[in-house]
Amino acid sequence: MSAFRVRPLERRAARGLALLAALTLAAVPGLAREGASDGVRVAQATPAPGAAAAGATKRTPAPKDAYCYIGWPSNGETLHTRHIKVWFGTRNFGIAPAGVEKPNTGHHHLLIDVDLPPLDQPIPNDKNHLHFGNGQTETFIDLAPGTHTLQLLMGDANHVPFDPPVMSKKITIHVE
Ligand SMILES: [Cu+2]
Repeated sequence: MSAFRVRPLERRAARGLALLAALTLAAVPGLAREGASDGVRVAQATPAPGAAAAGATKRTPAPKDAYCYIGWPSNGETLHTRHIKVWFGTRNFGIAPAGVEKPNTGHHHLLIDVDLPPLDQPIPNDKNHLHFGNGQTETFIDLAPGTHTLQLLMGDANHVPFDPPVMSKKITIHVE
C-alpha cells in the first residue's frame, strides 16, 4: 500500500545512512569543509571540560573598543604576486596562543573569500578560515589571480569569537 513497502530494503537503508551522514555534518559546523585542510595552522581544539559544562556557545567578553586591522595588504591593492604576505594588527587587545585563557587576549583567524562565520560557535578550520593558534601576527598565503577578500576575526582560547566580536574590516584585493 505504501510506496516505501515496495522499495528494496537495501536502498532504503542506503538512503537512511546518507541522511544520517548529512545530518551529522550539518550538526558540526566546519567539519563538512574540513577535507581541504591546506594551510591550517592548528587543529580545532576540543573545548575544555569547563567550557563544555558551560555550553559550547559561551562567548568571552571583550572591550567594545578592541579591534583588528590588516596592516598589509591595503584595501583595494593590486598585487603582482600570488604569494602574499599578510600582517595583522590589534588595538586595545592582546595576543595569546589558543588554549590560553587570559582576559582581553585571543588569537587571529584570517578569513579568505568568506563572510563572517556564526559568532557563537568555534571558527571553522579550513582553507577559508586559517587559525594562528601560536599567536602569529603575520603569514604568507597563496591566492589565485582574481579578486579576493580578507578579514581578521579574533578567537578566544576555544576559537570562539568574542562578544562583541574583535575583528577587522573586510578588505578586497586584486591578484594579478
Ligand atoms: Cu583558532
